[in-house]
Amino acid sequence: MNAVTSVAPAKFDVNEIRKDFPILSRLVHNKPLVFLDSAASAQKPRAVIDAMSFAFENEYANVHRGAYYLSETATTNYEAAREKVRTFINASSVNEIVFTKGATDAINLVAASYGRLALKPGDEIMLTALEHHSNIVPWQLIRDQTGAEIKVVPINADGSVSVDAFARTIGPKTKIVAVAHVSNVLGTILPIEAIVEMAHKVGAKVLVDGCQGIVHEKVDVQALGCDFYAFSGHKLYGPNGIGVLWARAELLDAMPPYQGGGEMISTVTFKQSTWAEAPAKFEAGTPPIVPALGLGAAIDYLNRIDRVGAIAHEHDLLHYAMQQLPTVPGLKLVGTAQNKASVQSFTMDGAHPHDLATVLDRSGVAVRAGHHCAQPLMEALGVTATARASFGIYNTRAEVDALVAALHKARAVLL
Ligand code: C6P
Repeated sequence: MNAVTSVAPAKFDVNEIRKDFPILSRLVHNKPLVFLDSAASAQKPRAVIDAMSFAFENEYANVHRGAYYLSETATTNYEAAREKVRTFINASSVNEIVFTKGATDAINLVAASYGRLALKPGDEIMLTALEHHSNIVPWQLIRDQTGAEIKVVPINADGSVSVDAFARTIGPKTKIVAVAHVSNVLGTILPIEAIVEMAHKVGAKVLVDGCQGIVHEKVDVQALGCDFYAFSGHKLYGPNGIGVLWARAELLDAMPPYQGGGEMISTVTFKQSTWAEAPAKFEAGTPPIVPALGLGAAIDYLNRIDRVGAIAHEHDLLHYAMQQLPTVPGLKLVGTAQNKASVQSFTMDGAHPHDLATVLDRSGVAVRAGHHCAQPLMEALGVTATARASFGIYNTRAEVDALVAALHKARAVLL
């Protein structure tokens, strides 16, 4: 009998990791690409690209619909991807994993379905000042339909959100607390467990927008204790067009469908329709089949590497960047909370972030500039825009140096 051996992943080595991402070896404007915009969308490893090509070339058909080989294979693969997501976030059942188009779609689903079920006039939805528009606007839509109100927890000057500020805002009228796990602008990691504890004490449910959190933290939804966790595949080194809503089974069971269409029903007559069980109840129409397989491949990839080492590497890059960036005259870091993931916003006196990003691009350095879909946060910070460098598992200290060198050049051009 063969002994069962579990292979521990090789120790994290960024140079090995970089070889897995084909795009990183290309030139941009004749310069080596320095990709520092993974918070917007991460690059894809060869394993994801190959898994998706293989599916299109060999195993493509619609899912849950055909009694023939290819459809059964595609269905098995699609459901296997769901199981990969379940283990990745430690959900207790695959029935708690709803595939969506992305995090935005997942949050809209919860706001429209759970929000309509749970909210009445005078009830409160609690958000924080650093939320992405995707975790603001869906709640405004449901607020306007139900007569509920939105309360906003302020942030501190360093971009942190204190538990005390939550305690001051939460109350018996709070029914839903919707918060980012990690801010896409400031990198702040929010104290989710403490927030959940406070929310549950007053009977409120907690939705965590895990778009950035899933990338930079090891997520265990049962340990976090929240009720909903939403994320997109494309920031997690998977494709776009696929996202995940995790929700407690009893909530999904109680929630009405979000959209109607094929596959979400049990029976349909012109008089009345009945619904399938979750997660099918929330997956109306042909789902993003190959993107789901791509997400599964991204999770396989992350499971194969030393993830703890990868997260430590990202922290190292963040701290190095936080030391090096202020050496550029006039540069101000935006977001300096103690507990941070590898996302760093900054401004430069006298230079608009858009101009900065355009000039950096000429050096092959890709950063994002603008309001980052967080206009209320920009207002709270007293700025109209920032530039933002966000680091993924494939970035290096040498790339931080390249960013700093390009910023010095940009100063010379712009000021
Ligand atoms: N933030 C950024 O550059 P979608 O578009 O559905 O995949 O993700 C929306 C979203 C929701 N919440 C947070 C915290 C996010 O960061 C994002 C996407 C990108 O910061 C694009 S605006």
